[in-house]
Amino acid sequence: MSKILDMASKAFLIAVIVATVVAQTLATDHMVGDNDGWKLDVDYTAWAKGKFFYVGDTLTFMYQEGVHNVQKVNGSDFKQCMSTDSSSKPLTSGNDVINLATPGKKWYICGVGEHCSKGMKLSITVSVQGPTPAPIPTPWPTAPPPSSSSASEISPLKSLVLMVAVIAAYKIMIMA
Ligand SMILES: *[C@@H]1O[C@H](CO)[C@@H](O)[C@H](O)[C@H]1NC(C)=O
Ligand SMILES: [Cu+2]
Repeated sequence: MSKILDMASKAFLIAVIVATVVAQTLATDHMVGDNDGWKLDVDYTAWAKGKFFYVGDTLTFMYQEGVHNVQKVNGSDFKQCMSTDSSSKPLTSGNDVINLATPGKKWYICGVGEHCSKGMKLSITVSVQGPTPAPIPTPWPTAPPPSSSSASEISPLKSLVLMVAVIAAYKIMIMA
């Protein structure tokens, strides 16, 4: 009886550890604009296109401090290119990291001058599932998905860390 409980709680603990490690290992940091960073004359709609954003990922906005900022807004303010929410303060460090903690649509603009209407605006959709686009089971073979940019791929290091975690969890389990 207690042995069964023991095994159940051990299995649960292992599941929690693995899930945590997996989530941390697979979280992606998205450098907004890649090498261009956050500035004028970059098409952020094009940058976001084809990228997958997941809960636990981060967005990093890199720019020259004082020249731009990052303001999180809602959909209607995004369309108007202005923040009407006075309680929402812009980020101004020049190296602003935003944790994508919840799923849904997110909107960010630069609140300096006319920068937003000149294109410093980013709209993304954050999903809950893991970083690999959910493989939709199909009864027939499909073409491999087009390879996305390196930013959203799982690096060899990440897969190594993940593999070690799974092996460690397995060892703990067989030690029981
Ligand atoms: C967006 O935010 C502004 C300011 O907080 C608010 O007045 C407006 O109703 C919001 N719009 C939506 C669609 O939530
Ligand atoms: Cu700006």
